[in-house]
Amino acid sequence: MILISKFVYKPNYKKRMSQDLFQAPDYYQLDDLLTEEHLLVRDAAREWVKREVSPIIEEAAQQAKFPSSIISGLAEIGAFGPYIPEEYGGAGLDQMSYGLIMQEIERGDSGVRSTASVQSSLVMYPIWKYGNEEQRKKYLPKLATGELMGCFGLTEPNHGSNPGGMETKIKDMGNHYLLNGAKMWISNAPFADIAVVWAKNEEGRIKGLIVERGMEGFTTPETHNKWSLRASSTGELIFDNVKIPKENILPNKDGLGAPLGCLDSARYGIAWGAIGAAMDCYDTALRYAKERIQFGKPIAATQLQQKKLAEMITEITKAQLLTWRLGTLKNENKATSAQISMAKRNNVDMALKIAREARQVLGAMGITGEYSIMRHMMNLESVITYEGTHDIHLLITGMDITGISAFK
Ligand code: TGC
Ligand code: FAD
Repeated sequence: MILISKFVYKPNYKKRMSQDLFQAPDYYQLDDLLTEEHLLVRDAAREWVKREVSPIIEEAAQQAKFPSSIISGLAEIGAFGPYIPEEYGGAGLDQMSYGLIMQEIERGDSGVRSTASVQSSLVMYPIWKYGNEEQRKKYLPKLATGELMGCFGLTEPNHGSNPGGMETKIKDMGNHYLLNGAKMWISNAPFADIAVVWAKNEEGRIKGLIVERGMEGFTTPETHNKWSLRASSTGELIFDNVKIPKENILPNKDGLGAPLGCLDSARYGIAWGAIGAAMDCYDTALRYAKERIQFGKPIAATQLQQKKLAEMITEITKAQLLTWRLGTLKNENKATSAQISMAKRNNVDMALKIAREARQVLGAMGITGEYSIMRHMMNLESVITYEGTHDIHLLITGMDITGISAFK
């Protein structure tokens, strides 16, 4: 018995769950391309994830509970409105810093990054860009501290990839609008204080409006039984004759281009975030492969496992370079929607493939919650679908290079 147990691989579960041993790969010395401020912002987010997210995230995902205790920490590292000007409570950072924060948060969990993406790019961004000064002052500072949490309602039961067909409607009643319809698959909906909602007016023009929890006829039932993004709360937005004060309409942009403009910002953050998830899977697989002995030697000494690990770091490095360049274009206000689509599509696909390969490197241990890989893999199944599916982003590239829309 003693002899057997000496040779049995005994994972130290407690040690693994409490210790986050992550070491970020930087194969092409990309840190040299970042400024001191980028590195400071990135390292602060990295440390916070190690300290506050890693110890609790597995349990939250297992229990399918959004860990609301992390909201104040997300605000402190500047994850709510990284690029929103400081006068509105944002962190006033550049687009590279925004991306690096998303990378580090998704290294911890895609669901936590979802919460930050929605708050920043889908709630704060439209209020900042399309709202008036009163709306900016009323909502942005509280959204930046997490005192108010928001969600973004575009997708409907009958209109996912094709949001232009939406059925949710507003009717002008003179001194207010009447809102009717339903949105589904909405991140943060079950606990959000406000929702930025997209609805058609009587002329069929898409308008953005701010719906507040507590308005009569507005409910947010939670969506259960997800196998993916379990630490993120998802729900529906139901509007049954909700009275919307006229001052809650976003006045400065309408049409489908308004919500799609928000998606550009969120998709850019996801392109960075996916690299974080991939880095965590690679780092875990590399460490495990060096420690795990089979046939008298570490599995990292076998050609097959080296091939997997070598291909992973190659793909991560290519994605890092693509995304760094996208960040510089974003900072210069030159990044196109199609370039953002390409990066979102490439990086999420890359991360999902790496998660699947890394899971296999860990053998049976890879299916347990003692390691983050399976959670990342399941999360990425949502990330490859939301903010435009893998197919839709390919067709956006197709449209950009041919000048012909495959959607019409
Ligand atoms: P189309 O005729 O091509 O365009 C309509 C108008 O929009 C403009 N436009 C954009 N503007 C800004 N940014 C973009 N990315 C834009 N793409 C298009 C366009 O110029 C036009 O403007 P105008 O002035 O000429 O009217 O529209 P279409 O109906 O053919 O659809 C195009 C398509 C399929 C690419 C678009 O509908 C699309 O991207 N569909 C995917 C839907 C999607 O991504 N939904 C995401 C929902 S939110 C979400 O998933 C949040 S998850 C958050 C989390 O938890 O992290
Ligand atoms: P569909 O549009 O029905 O697509 C089904 C399949 O058909 C896909 O494979 C798609 O690629 C393919 N397809 C569709 N059209 C074409 C075409 N023209 N050519 C070729 N193939 C096509 N939405 C929000 O508004 N706010 C949120 O906060 C939000 N959070 C989400 C959180 C989670 C966890 C998930 C899973 C989704 C979330 N979404 C949110 C919704 C998400 O954006 C949609 O699921 C996504 O846009 C796809 O829509 P759909 O699921 O209706 O798929």
